[in-house]
Order: sequence, then C-alpha cells, then structure tokens
Amino acid sequence: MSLPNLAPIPELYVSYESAQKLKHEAGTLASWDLTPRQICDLELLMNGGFNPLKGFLTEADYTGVVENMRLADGTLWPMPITLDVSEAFADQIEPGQDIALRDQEGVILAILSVTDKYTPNKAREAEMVFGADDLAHPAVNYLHNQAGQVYLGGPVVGIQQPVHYDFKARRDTPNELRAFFRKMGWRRIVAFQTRNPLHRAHQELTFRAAREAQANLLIHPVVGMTKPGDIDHFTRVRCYEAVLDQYPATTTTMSLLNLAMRMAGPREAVWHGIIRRNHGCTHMIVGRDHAGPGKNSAGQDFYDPYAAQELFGKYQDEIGVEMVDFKQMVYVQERAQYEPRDEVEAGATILDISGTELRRRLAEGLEIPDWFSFPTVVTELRRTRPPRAAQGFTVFFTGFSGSGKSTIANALMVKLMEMGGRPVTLLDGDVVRKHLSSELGFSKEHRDINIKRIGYVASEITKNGGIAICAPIAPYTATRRAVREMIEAYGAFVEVHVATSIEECEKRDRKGLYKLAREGKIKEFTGISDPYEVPESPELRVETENVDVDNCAHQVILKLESMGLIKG
Ligand code: PPS
Repeated sequence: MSLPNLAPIPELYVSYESAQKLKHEAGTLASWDLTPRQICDLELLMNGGFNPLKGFLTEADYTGVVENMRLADGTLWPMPITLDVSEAFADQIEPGQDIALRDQEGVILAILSVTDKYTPNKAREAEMVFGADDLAHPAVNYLHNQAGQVYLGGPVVGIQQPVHYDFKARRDTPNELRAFFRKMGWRRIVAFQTRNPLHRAHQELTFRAAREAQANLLIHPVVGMTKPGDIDHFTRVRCYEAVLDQYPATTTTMSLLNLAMRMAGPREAVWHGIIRRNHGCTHMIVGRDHAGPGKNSAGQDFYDPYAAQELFGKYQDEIGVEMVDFKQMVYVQERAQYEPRDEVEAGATILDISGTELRRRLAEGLEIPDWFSFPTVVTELRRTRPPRAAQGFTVFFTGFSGSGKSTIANALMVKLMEMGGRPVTLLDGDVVRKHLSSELGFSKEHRDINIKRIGYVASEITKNGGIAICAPIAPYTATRRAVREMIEAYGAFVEVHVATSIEECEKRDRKGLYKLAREGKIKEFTGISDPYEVPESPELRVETENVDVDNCAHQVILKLESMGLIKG
C-alpha cells in the first residue's frame, strides 16, 4: 500500500466573507432543523470526512449505494447519507430550490441545493444495508420509526461547522489531522475505531497492531452517536485520556470523531475505512464483529463475526486503507502479562472478563481487578455507573384505561417511599394530561407527543438519580421503545404490562368512559375504537383479575429487587 498523500482534502466550506453573505441571504429560504444524526452527517460531509460525497445522496446515488455499495459514477460508498424530512416539509420543496440547514438552536450551518426529492423503499434499504428488515437493529428502528418519509438530495455549501462546547481541543477535522501527521512526520498511521472504554487488553492490542504495522497509532473514538445504551462520551473521553498516558510518548495520539454510527457491521467497517483514509490514516484495526448491533429479534447475531473483516479485505485497495487484524489479547496468570490468545500454550491459566461480566460487576459494585483495567478508568466508570441500587430508574406501566395502572403505581410509590433513599415521582396518565399535556387529544400523533413528554421527564428524573413511575396507556410499541432508549441512557427502564383484558376493564368501567365510547360519544377510545399494541417482552406482566393491588405492587418490588435496583 502506498504511503498517504497528506495534502489537504476538499472541504465543502466557503470563505468566511461568502459565508457571512450566504447566511444573510439564507434567512429568507425555507429551512430544515437538522436532527442530531443529520448534524453529525453534515459535519463529516462539510469537513471532508465523507469525501468524495459533495452533499446528501441523490436518488441515483442512493439506489447505487443501497443496491451495490457504489455511487452512480461507480465509486465505492457503502452507507446511504440521506437527508430525511417529513412529508409536510417535503410538500413545500421542489427540486431546484435552496434550503437552509439549521442546527437545533436555529443556527444556519449550510445550504442544500435540492436536486432530488424521493420516497425511499425503507424495507429494501433495511434489507440491503443492514442485512434484515428487523426492528431489533437500531438503525432499522431509526429508519422506520424516526427518519422522515421523504429524502432530499443535492450538493451542500458549508457555512460553518456545528458548534461543540465539549472537548474542543480533542476534535480534529480530516485536514487538521493530516496537518498534524505531516508536522510529526508520521507516514504510517493505524486507526483504532471504538465506542467503548479502553481496558488493558485494548491498550495491548492497539499498541501491538501499531508495532506490527510499523506505524503510529490514532485512537479515534466515536463521540457522535453510538449504540443506544452505550456509556456516554463524556465518561469515555475521560477514560481515554487516562489510557493515553500508558502509550510510549510520541507514538500515539487521540482524536474524537463526530460520527453517527449505524451499527451496520460489514458495510460499516468499509465506511469506517474510507472515513479513516480521509483523515490521513494508512491502516485500520478491524475486529471480530466490528460495529455489530447485537442480537436480532430471533436472538441471533445479525452478522457473522468475521463478515466485516471479509468485506473490508475484499475492498481494501479501493478503500485505500490496509486492514490490521485484531488479535484477541488475554491475560496469562503465570506470566502476569497479556498475550494473543492464539499464541498461549495449552494448560496456561487465562483470565478474561467479558463485557457482560464487567457491566454486572459495575452494576453490583463488585471488584474489578487491576490486571483487567487501569484504576483511573475503573474510577471513572464507577462514578457514572454507581451500583444499580444507587442509580435512578423508571417503572413504566402500560395497559388499557381502567386496567389498574394508577392504583398499582400509587401503591408502588408508597412502598418505595417507605424504603427511602431516592426521591420518587409519579407521572400518572391523568396528572400528566392535566399539567404537561393539557392541550393534547387522543390521536396517534397526540398520544405519541404525550408519551414522549413523559419519557423526557422520566429520563431527567432517572439521570438525576430519582425513581420515576409512569402510568399512561402508551398504546404504541414504537413509542414505548423510544422512551426506553431515552431512559436506558441513564438507568434502568422497567416496563410493566398491566394485562387486564379489555372485557374486564369494560365490565369495571370505573369512570363510565367505556359506556360513552360504546355509544360513540368518545372517539378513538383505546381498546374499543383505537388500537393497543400488547408489549411483547416487558420486564414484568401483571394480571389483576382476582389479585389484589398490594400483591401486584409487591410483584413489581420483587422484580426491582431481582434486577438489583433496590436492596432486599
Ligand atoms: S395515552 O394514550 O397514553 O396518551 O393516554 P393517557 O395519557 O394515559 O390518558 C388516558 C386517560 O385519558 C382518559 N381518556 C381516554 N383514554 C383512552 N382513549 C381515549 N379516547 C380517551 N379519552 C379520555 C382515560 O380516562 C384514561 O385514563 P386511565 O387512567 O388510563 O384510565
């Protein structure tokens, strides 16, 4: 592989003067408020991280990328970088029009000259890009449940970089990294892509990979968007900084990459390679199950663990980055050192702690040995992930009106308050509708807004170490899942399906609403004239028929105990 040409790569920004002028003119254009994921994509488009893309994919490019990983002109590109918008917005836009792209505070970052407006076949995109149209895949879930229905494509003119207030000194554009490598005289650079904290085994394997490739090392963690449930990037960056001291000085550097990952395994590995090439790297470490999304809805891995290495190997020349095989490093007790697993002789004592075991130990406040990680890393992890019994969490009841959610929720609240230790807030359906959602009705759209508001408040409570108990009907699976993702970033989400049948609820008819619904006096009534999607795998399902409230609340308490959220 030839050495990199570390000359600057093209960016999409205009000069400062032109940017000021454009910004002024753009004030009158139709404008789109970018989602967090779109902001990540736009940043890498504008700074050359996604070179050779010059904007959001046109329909021809999109079709080529989805069908055979190539742009319409034949260039290798594995990931659709698309601007998804709502139908309502798309209706106001015609090809030939310019639109302003704004961040979440309304700052204009770029102008998109729309050449294409098209409706994607999302099921096809899911099959081809992510390997299955299965909502258990986070990017497929995003595609169907968060992304807009229409894509806009066309070239982008960059006005300014998205603003970051965190770790500014650790963020570099491709050209800034290239300049750094030139200045340091680094010609061979191995990139290590990661979304997890680094422990001793990672430090050993990355350093070994760099030595084998006779190269310098770039630790290149993703801080844009990773897999829901991952450790937040603030904690991870503090951990990376601690590990950086462990490498011999001047061999290694670290830079943060504002990428929104898709967890697309093999295709993602190829994409990561192209992005690293753009950042001036010559090599990249590709591991087992690179960018793997976890299990599919049938409980199996989405991708073969070596599929990413195979695909990368196949396209290595076109990517322009050489793959460095990731050696699994294990601790050999007799020699008190890390060695590649395949080189350890039979009979030696190998010590290892899996990711799941590490999470368990953190959750339960158990020992994490020195041979496994660095003390500073463990301290940082313990600070963000205190034992579960000291963390905030959310109990989310769902079920028909009159199923008994509120009564059980109230009984649970009292029991938790008796135990003490953490503040408890009850977000009951009726209370929320009075204080947070008084203007909303019961259409699907309004119910979704209502549930997302509850989710937002519960996530803030959870983040701050409290207990949130929610008791809305929450009839839609996708919305419940969105709330789960919001909350699991900070603590546990315990979904409790109060499984009282519609017949029983109607028979009880505590508020007389079922009668009115039957008479057609209340429209869109859940279970009568509006759907309720039964949760498939809630943490707990409680039956209320012939069971008293106290017993139901007790079942929840037992569940919380078994999850380590409260001490018995
Ligand atoms: S949702 O779907 O989660 O947003 O509903 P939620 O906020 O929990 O509000 C449900 C309560 O509103 C009353 N109500 C209705 N429920 C269902 N469908 C219709 N059309 C409707 N209209 C009014 C009802 O009393 C629900 O209270 P609970 O506490 O569930 O019995």
